[in-house]
Amino acid sequence: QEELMRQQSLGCLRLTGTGLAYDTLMLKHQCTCGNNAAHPEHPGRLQSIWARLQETGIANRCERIRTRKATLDELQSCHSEGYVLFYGTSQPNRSKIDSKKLACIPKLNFTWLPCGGLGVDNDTVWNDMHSPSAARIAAGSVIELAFKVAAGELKNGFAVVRPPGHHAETSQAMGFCFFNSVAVAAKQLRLKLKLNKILIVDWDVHHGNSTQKIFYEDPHVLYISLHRHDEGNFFPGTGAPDECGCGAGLGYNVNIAFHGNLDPPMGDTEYLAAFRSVVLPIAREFSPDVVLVSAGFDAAEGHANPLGGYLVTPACFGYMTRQLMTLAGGRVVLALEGGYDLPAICDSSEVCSQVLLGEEGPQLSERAMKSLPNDKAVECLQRVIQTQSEYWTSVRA
Ligand code: 6DK
Ligand code: ZN
Repeated sequence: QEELMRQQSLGCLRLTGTGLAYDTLMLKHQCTCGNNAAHPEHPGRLQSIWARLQETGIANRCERIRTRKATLDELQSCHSEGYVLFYGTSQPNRSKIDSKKLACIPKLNFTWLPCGGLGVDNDTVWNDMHSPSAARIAAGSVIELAFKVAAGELKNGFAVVRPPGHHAETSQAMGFCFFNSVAVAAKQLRLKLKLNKILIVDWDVHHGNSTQKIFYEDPHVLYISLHRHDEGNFFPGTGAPDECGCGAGLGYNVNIAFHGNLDPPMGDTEYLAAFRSVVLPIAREFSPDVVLVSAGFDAAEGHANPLGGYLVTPACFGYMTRQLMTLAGGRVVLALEGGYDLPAICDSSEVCSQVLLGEEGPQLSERAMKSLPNDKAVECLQRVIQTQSEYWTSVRA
């Protein structure tokens, strides 16, 4: 009885905090050309978000958690051994890796970029000294935060991390990503905390090809992505609505693939409709133990083509966060993915953090709440509903 009371009181104390993960070491991942303008995924993104969270006092109202590098072992739960050794080790130690172990990596050499820096490809810059630790700290931060929230030490949390992760395949870096931090955290929660049901919501404007692939046959991890698809003509091209998992994982992959080539662009109304008609019904039916969000802010107003072109407002990101907090006893962890317009990502991060803290935050506009989604979005949602109604009774018309 006494032990029970002790645990209950601990529970009350524990469930109060919003965790925040940030580490300046992640700023050191940057192109050696030194020209931020040439690379949208630059350190200023994280710096400005962090500055905003401090200026607003939000950082003080949150609990800063200790960051760490993800271990090679943890990273190997989602990536091949050779890949983890190669991208997880900085020079000069990388040169000493047994080349037999690297055989699985398709591209073993970095290329010189037009800007004068080094990269895996034109998008994905590489810093021989600092990129491995930055990418490992990004993943380690998400793991730490997810564990604290899943274990009930924190109510929820926000990992302000870079480089992003949702495009990084098992053995291929791409789209600014090296390690899929959110996927690794989900795997670790499965392996170490034995969680049965993990929901990953990905509202970055790009489809998380890697997250989809890693959990494609896994019924324990439900992946729901909202993204610009344009019939495969928007990066990375994957994420069609009929890709809905396979084997035991059939039905546990949900692609809300917007199309229409920005004619018209999607905005709050369309994201709200997607949440009401697909995301929330399926998520409730799944009834997750924890919710991880690949929280890119590049669907935000302020992102021009080719990096977005959509019109989602900070209030809408806050709304989506609040809705997800009704799941899993509020155990929600946001992890930054993309987002390149600094004012937009600062505003969006601020609002999402406010919501996590239980503060009011700005309200959605009357227009967003009352107007009907555009025809292209309706078409898209109908197609998703039709596909997913096979697996989820809650979305059946
Ligand atoms: N490259 C991401 O936001 C990454 O999903 C998006 C990667 C897009 C690659 C193609 C592209 C540009 C555009 C403009 C200038 C340089 C390169 F992983 C996340 F970060 F989350 O648009
Ligand atoms: Zn993106």
